[in-house]
Amino acid sequence: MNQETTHGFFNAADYFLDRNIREGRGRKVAVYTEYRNYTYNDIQKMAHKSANAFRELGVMVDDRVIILMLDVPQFYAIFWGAIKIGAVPIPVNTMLPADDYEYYLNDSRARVLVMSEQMVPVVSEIEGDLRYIRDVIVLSETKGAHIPFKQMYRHSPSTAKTEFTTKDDIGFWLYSSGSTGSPKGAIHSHYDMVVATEGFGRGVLNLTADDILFSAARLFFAYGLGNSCYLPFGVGASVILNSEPPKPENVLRHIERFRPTVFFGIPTLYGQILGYLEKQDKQNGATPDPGGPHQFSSVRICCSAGEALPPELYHRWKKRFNIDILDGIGTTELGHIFICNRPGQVKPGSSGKPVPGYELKLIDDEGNEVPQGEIGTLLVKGRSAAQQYWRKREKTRSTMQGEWINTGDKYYEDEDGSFWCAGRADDMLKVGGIWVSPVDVENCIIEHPAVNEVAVVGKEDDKHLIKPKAFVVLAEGTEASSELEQDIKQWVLDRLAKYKYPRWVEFVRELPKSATGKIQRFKLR
Ligand code: 3UK
Repeated sequence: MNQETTHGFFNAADYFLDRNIREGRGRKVAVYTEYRNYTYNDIQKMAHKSANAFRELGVMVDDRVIILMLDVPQFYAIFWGAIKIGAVPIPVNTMLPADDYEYYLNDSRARVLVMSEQMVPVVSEIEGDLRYIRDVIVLSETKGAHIPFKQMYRHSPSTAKTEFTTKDDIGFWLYSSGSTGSPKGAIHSHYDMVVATEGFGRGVLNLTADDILFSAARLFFAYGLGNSCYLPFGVGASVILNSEPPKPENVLRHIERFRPTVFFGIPTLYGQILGYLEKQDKQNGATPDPGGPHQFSSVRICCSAGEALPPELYHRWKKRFNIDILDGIGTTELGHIFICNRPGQVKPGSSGKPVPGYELKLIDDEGNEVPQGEIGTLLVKGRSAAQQYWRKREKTRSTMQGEWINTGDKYYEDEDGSFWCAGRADDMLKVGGIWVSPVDVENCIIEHPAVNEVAVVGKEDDKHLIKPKAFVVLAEGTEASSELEQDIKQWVLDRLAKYKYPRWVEFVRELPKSATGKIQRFKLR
């Protein structure tokens, strides 16, 4: 057994946060927001106060802390503060309905919930059903049943002892959803963040302490957590935080004000930004000049992930700004991006080449590697991979095969070693970079009184991006109408996370089924 891994001290909060101060960056700005800037000293002080406050509450090594927070600087205090004492932060999507939170909180058996004030109404709906949460901390000044963040702070000392942890200690979890079953908690180690920072951050993006990073993907996503948390902290750079939903207007406002050098987006947003600027041009009768001054002139690299970037978007962006968008694929299980295009060598439409630190394998249904050019299932090997899924033995065994992680993605490799995405092995859709399970949406629509049968598939919108479409067989005696179509959309909007609603509803007489009666979604696609 490797002595260093088992016994050597390694704590990610020490490495990613405290090391910056030891190396003399204490007075450097770590975080820019529209309200104020935070130096590394400021963030360290906040994190140490949270660490002490957690200890005060009786939070122990390996205890879970669920984070339901907007992208605000206090996120770092909670995330690094928990890790510092060996506790395990679990950032969760803040856009979900109450039932989902009941699942996350009970499944993880988190002891503490830390949330932004905006989350209080939705969480109150389920508070009675939370079996394991003992303390709820709310980021607000108003007093109530919860411990307000400010109060927890005031009494805590601003230096904290670091728990003795090792590289393989559990550092954080992120939940990942699949086509069937409940979301799975992917358990990551402290050191996984170092592997991603070295391989992707330094190896692909050449990040240095001079960079200013800005991510439109929020901190609770694996992509955003890397972009806005451990990548900038890992190289001693600065990060811009935007607590509002990433719409073109406020994203551009932040870019123009803080002048980032690296920008992280998802395909939908690149399309929205272009659309927004093109509309402005039309109103002003202006023609863009890529040689002239523009909003993205400080940016040396743009990244895209979450779903494939359509080549058309890449070209429109390149034409307007003369900046490459590097498309790269990452997963929650691998932590961050493991295949990516390289600056100056982009192959539009491809995911690029393996990131340093990762090995790839494309296999057929028998588990044999496919010849170059043929489509196979993508397996990835790399030291940032999650150890296992929490309490999901079968899913762990089928996804985490020894050193290899099965991504469930279909890929092929071309003659110069670039990898091309060819769809999924299951029916899962990526909508705006976030998983949508067709089964989830179908289960909601089927409850509608007018619906007899339903199947949901992905359909490309006018920007070549995938959105859910529902095929509906109506109940006996119900007439198809545009009002009913609207009503079904609203039905889903009222019950599930917004991005899941079907953008189209098509009424059909019957659905294609296999001999065993299983709906054949691939035929509808
Ligand atoms: C799909 C892509 C084509 C693919 C993520 C960057 O998206 C991330 O993680 P998730 O666990 O989803 C993983 C799945 O999403 N996918 C992601 N990126 C691409 N497909 N081209 C892409 N560029 O199906 C993959 O299996 O939500 C993205 C960094 C960290 C991440 N976790």
